[in-house]
Amino acid sequence: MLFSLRAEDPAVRKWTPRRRDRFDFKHENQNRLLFFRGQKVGTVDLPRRALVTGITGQDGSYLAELLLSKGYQVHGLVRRSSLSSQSRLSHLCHQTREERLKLHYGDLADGSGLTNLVLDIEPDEIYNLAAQSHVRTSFDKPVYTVDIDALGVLRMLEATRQLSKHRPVRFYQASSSEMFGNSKEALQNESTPFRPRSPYACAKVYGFHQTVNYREAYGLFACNGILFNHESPRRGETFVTRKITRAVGKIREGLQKTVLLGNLDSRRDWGFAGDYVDAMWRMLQQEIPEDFVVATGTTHSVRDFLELAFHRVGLNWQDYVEHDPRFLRPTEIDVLQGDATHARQKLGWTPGTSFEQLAVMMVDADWKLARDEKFLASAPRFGTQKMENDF
Ligand code: NDP
Ligand code: GDR
Repeated sequence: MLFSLRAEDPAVRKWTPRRRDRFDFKHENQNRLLFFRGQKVGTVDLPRRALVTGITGQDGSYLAELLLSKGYQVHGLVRRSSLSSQSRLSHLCHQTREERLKLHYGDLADGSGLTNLVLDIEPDEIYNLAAQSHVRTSFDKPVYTVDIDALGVLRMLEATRQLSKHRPVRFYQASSSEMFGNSKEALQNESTPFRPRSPYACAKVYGFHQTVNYREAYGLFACNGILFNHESPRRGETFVTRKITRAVGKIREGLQKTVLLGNLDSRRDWGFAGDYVDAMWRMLQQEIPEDFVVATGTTHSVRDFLELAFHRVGLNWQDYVEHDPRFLRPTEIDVLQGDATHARQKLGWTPGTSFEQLAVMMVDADWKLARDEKFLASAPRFGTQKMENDF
């Protein structure tokens, strides 16, 4: 690992560290003190270390970029799978020196593995983004969703608490606007009551309360970001905005004829993921840990998004969209709209991308992707089988 040594003892100034020299670190506030043979010999200027669970996901990839740009050493938790899940990170893996970005196998289902990893890495900041994040899927996989999205948070909090006995550490929990459910309040903020309407939302409510509980019970620096929907060209392809922009690109290029959708009337507060990871980071830089709503403050329907997305490529959405009841949910949230006043006032955070800019950004990226796919379609390749329960 690269680090610079600020030696306080003149003898140490002449000392050139060798690989076999044994030295120990102790932490005092945010400083790392260097001890050699029991004597305090200096302060080590190591880069700050962050551990990001869910680093292979949409938010994880943007957060990793942000933290690397701020000089952090970034450690990411990656689920073991037979094929690589690093497509959203591949540009970073190429650009970043190996000691700045380190990936570790791990799973939110494996508590002892998480604790060992956290104690081993000794991160200054932990961002818990990993989750089964699809609301519709949570109705079909409720127990698994609760295991990862609720108990997984508890496992991460326990691991963090173990580390906090030895050194300071800060924890971010990816909480969700889904927790508000069909709220009676037109705008939802930090004091709006939760009324969850899916297994996913129930699990997130549990994770939220445990995070608050660890803050209050153990004095852990732990924050919930209550983030409203945020999208990007890296959004998973079964979330509605990306499903639409992928279809727009393919329809425009003649690779697809129609798109099947569920409820077009639901309204969401949609922002850009790249803006939202900045709010996560800002939360962990505060003096006092708190929870924050992160949102644009505007709300639009799925229909509005269709209008903008198809218009961008000169098509009328009504000619291409078909209704499919498989994409409806047993319980739906009709409208969400966040009030991020607290984040604006305390964190100095404001969204930088409008709904219109977001739709254009996503359509342009997916139109290009469709053109590339069309070009490659002439080359021989192997297909994949569609999942029966992919919503
Ligand atoms: P994604 O679905 O894109 O990413 C989820 C990440 O979690 C992936 O890296 C995935 O790994 C990982 N993961 C899933 N299960 C496990 C597990 N058992 N162990 C370890 N890792 C696992 O989600 P987003 O990036 O969009 O969201 C990030 C977080 O923010 C999630 O917790 C989500 O619930 C929450 N959230 C998201 C919002 C949004 O609008 N995007 C809004 C509010 C909250 P793999 O690549 O292997 O699948
Ligand atoms: P959401 O996002 O459930 O809000 O959760 P999603 O994009 O899945 O749905 C948004 C709205 O669109 C409607 N819809 C469809 N949704 C999907 N996925 N597929 C369809 O075909 C379709 N047709 C209509 C839905 O009914 C819904 O009303 C996202 C996730 O990122 C969560 O992890 C996060 O916590 C919340 O946002 C905030």
